[in-house]
Amino acid sequence: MARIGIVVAAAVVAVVLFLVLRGGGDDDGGQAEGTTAPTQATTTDATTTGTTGETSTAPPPPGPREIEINVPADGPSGIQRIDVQQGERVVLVIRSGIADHVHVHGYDLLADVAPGRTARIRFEASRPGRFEIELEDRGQPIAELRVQP
Ligand SMILES: [Cu+2]
Repeated sequence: MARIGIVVAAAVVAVVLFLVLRGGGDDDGGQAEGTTAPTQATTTDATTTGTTGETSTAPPPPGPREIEINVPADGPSGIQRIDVQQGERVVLVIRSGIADHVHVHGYDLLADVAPGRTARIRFEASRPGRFEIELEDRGQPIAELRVQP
């Protein structure tokens, strides 16, 4: 009985030691960026952080910015202001309770809209200025696109 107790105790100690050392190892890995000594022990970690560093050095190009325009079935309640930077890639995500065509002036882009469906207009805001976005058939403005140079 006593022996089993010792064996169990030894096993518990081993597990605790393992966890502690493992935890300590992770900490060393974190500190390895500052101190050069444990680089060999944490080759894998160093490689991983190196890759991450490269990724952050050259950030991936940001995806197009999604801008939502919602037109209620009883008509637009106002003119939505949309501010973007010149060169920014934009996706207008348009939901309309009215069947019509959405027209982005200046860029001369058109999309059909209808209740229950989502229209998307993708473009790069290459031209600076202020451009009206309207429900083409109604001739009713729903938004103003402002492209800052
Ligand atoms: Cu128009």
